[in-house]
Amino acid sequence: MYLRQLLRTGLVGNRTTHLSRLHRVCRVERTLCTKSDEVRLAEEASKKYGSPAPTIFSKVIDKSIPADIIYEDEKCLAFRDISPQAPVHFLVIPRVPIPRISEAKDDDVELLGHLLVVAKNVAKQESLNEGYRMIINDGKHGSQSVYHLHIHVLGGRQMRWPPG
Ligand code: DGP
Repeated sequence: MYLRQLLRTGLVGNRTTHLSRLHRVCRVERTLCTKSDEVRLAEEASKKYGSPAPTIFSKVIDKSIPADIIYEDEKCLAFRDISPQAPVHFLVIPRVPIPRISEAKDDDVELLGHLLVVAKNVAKQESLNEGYRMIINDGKHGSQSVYHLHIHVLGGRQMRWPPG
């Protein structure tokens, strides 16, 4: 739980103290990540993105609110959107709380690629064999409402173009 709080709050406070406690916590919380993964994630969040305000998706990640999670690994989760806009509508989010795509860094290339690969794999798992749409909303003009980077995957019906 301490680890999850750290990831939510972006390692605010004394980094050395946090990281030494983190090492201890990681011996216990090894569900999906190794100790070095968790340390890296916590450091990334604080160094690269400041201390982003926690969003509702932090609670999905730490499972303090329910969500229909259909995939998870050490880097990301996929879960069904609470307000689906298509017969299949799920979100893929990184565990690291990158607020928005425009704040991703060039060296996030591997993570961003991973999110796309997971999105297409889960689309296949969801039998979206006729195709689907992936969307990333960014900021005000992009109508982003939750400031934790996420890829929308919508399918199961014909999409239209241009989008609204
Ligand atoms: P966006 O507008 O791109 O920021 O989309 C945010 C999406 O997140 C929106 O389609 C609804 C979804 N959402 C918001 N809160 C929750 C939640 O608590 N659970 C789930 N499963 N989805 C949520």
